[in-house]
Amino acid sequence: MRRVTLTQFLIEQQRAGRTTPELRLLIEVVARAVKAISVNVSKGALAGVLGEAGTDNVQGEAQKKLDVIANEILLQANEWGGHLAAMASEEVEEVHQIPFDYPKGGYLLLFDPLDGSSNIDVNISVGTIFSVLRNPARKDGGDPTEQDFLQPGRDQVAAGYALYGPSTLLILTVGNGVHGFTLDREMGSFVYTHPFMTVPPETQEFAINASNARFWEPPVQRYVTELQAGKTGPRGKDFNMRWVASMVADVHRILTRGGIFMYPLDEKCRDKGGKLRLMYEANPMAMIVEQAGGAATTGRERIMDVQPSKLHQRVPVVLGSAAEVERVTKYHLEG
Ligand code: AHM
Ligand code: MG
Repeated sequence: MRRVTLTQFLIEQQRAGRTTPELRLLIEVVARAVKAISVNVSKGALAGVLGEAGTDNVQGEAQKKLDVIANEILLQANEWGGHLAAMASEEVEEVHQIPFDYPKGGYLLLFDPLDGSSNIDVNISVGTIFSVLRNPARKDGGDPTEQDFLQPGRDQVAAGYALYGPSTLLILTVGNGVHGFTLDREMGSFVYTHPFMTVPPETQEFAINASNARFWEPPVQRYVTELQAGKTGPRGKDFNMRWVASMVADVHRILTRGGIFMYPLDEKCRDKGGKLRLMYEANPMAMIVEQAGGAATTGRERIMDVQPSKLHQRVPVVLGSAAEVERVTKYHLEG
């Protein structure tokens, strides 16, 4: 069987007019950074990378050593190639400008360098999430500002995630379906293993942090209660529950065998607008899930239609199998 690598896949996408050479370079550079992060994640205690970094990020959350390492790897890898106008990271307060001695390109890259960081020290899967936007041409030719990043998710030109699990995977969309690649560690290359991934429409599985149940809004209470009622309840079938606490792992399970993932608005996170970040988590995952035939809303509106008002904005997230997401959204809108 012919093995298709990520490089070959991207060249073919480019020939078909679905990516530009610059976007291809961008994705290849992100993939190279992902390999470096994967090496660090897998060495764990052997490389002394576990535990706290001793610093807080912009969100006021304690950073793990691997959060800091993954962020540095992505920033450094993407600075010099000439494909980016600027970057934004969940771990950095301000827009990260390209150093002046490097050429600049037409894209903006946003990322959550290491998602699910509470799982690092317990050796459970973590991931990297990224989103690509076009840099709106500025009349004054100046450096991109935060304002230039505040584009709704529907304007993303590419999105993806890496999952550092039993194998390292890179899942990618450039707006033509969702495609998955597995890292061949011996060869050092990503091999095309999951063409046109889809979210199965039917599901018997849901993902939510049930310890927050008493803080949920009534539509979420109603939906989850109905699922828990199983065969004898209004849904007429039993549902299973999974919660990895790494969004990447939970979303990947949904892309593999269906399901619904929710981090809804609740009384604990109401002041912040939600738990998950719009630009680094919700938008890229929404693009991937929609491209795979699923749906993604805040409970009230399509995630990719939310007009961002700040870089580190948070939103409620409901995503996965389309019929389930529609039901949750309907309950919110009725409510
Ligand atoms: P992080 O980016 O700081 O790691 O936070 C995001 C993570 C998601 O991966 C996951 O779905 C969620 O936070 C888990 O939150 P909780 O610990 O409240 O269940
Ligand atoms: Mg995260």
